[in-house]
Amino acid sequence: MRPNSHRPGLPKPSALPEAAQPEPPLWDVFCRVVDNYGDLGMCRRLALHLAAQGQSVRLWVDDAALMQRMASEIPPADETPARTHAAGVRWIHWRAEHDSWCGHEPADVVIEALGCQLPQAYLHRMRLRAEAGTCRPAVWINLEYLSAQAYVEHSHGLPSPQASGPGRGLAKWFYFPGFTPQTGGLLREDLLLQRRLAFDTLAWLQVLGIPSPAAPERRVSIFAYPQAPLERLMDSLARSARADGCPVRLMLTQGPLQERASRWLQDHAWAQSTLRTTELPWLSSEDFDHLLWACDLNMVRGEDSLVRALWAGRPFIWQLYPQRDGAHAGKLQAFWDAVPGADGPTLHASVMPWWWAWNGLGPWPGGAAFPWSAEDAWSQAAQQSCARLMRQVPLAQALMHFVAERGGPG
Ligand code: TRH
Repeated sequence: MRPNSHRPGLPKPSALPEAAQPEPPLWDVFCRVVDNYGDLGMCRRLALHLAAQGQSVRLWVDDAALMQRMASEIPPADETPARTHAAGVRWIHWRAEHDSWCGHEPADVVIEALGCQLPQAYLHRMRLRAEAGTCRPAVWINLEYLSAQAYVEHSHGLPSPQASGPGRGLAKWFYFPGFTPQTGGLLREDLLLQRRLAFDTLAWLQVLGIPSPAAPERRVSIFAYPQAPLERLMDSLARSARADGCPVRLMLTQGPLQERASRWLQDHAWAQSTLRTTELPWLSSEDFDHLLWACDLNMVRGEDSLVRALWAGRPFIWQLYPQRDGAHAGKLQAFWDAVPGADGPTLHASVMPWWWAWNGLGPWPGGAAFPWSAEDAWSQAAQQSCARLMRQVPLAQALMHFVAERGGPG
């Protein structure tokens, strides 16, 4: 909506105080939590990043408990349909009844994240608004999953005209996040690098109650799906630590892997002097970043923590959400080819087999020492990838530009 333009059902602009600022464009971001944390992790970031760019955002989330856990800083929107928003984010509890009744006027930009299917009644109102022609139609975006596969560049920005259903006649646009300028970019907030450079690892570890190690140790964060071969990794890390004399501390994020790690250590007394564990509570998203910045190696899973691991500029191994048809293998290969292979053959020979094995897509390199010998090259490659990707326009800004080009608020 253009600044100060009038919407039916709203107070006329003349009713606003003389010096009132123009209303910022309104965005609706729809997020359905299917599984795990990634859907909300990504939508929350997007909403906050848009708000930081002066936009007004309503974040529709169907899982109130997860919202409380992951995004308690975002206040609820009041349920009145009127729009009285300043820049910032509010959340709306998206419920089944929104399919049949929706009191909220559609926003200027509507984000349907990760194929979540907009509520029918809302879609109906979007169509009525477009047909009435009194103000410009909402720009409707289908925000897709992150992947480095070739189809992303080909499909990014394509229109998807709706031929049937309550949204018939409307256009939806495909928006694909990605790792090249031909894609929609990656979620990155302002000042991220500055925050990371100012981070004090030892002070943060102290807050967690982890004493500064008397002798050097390596820290490895673990955020992984239950299929991860954790015990094999522990065995390899403990053996390598015994061989090179540098103990390892596993920083285990909240979840069932903590118990598995502790059981394995109890059963393998020989490993206890070289392998230690810290069981972490659920971390705020800021502290999740701190964890990644404080570790020498990060084992991450899903797409949102993958991006945070990239921004950490540290060596990492990515576990993909496993798909029954094995589609994750192609996705892993595409990512490896596009991003971490900055150092070419060194990492290819030493590190890549561990990525494949961690994903159950290759044999466990059990006979080999964990590739700490490639640590320097690995770190360098991580820093190079981070620096290169930071030159891309961040997703929220790229999306605003994309929307403006398609007739939305600029
Ligand atoms: O939770 P995930 O496994 O989500 C995944 C992906 O979204 C994937 O696309 C989807 O298909 C699958 O679920 C069903 O991993 P992801 O994407 O890394 O999201 C995790 C988020 O949780 C990330 O924002 C970091 C955050 N997090 C915290 O904030 N604190 C914590 O303590 C932990 C462990 C995670």
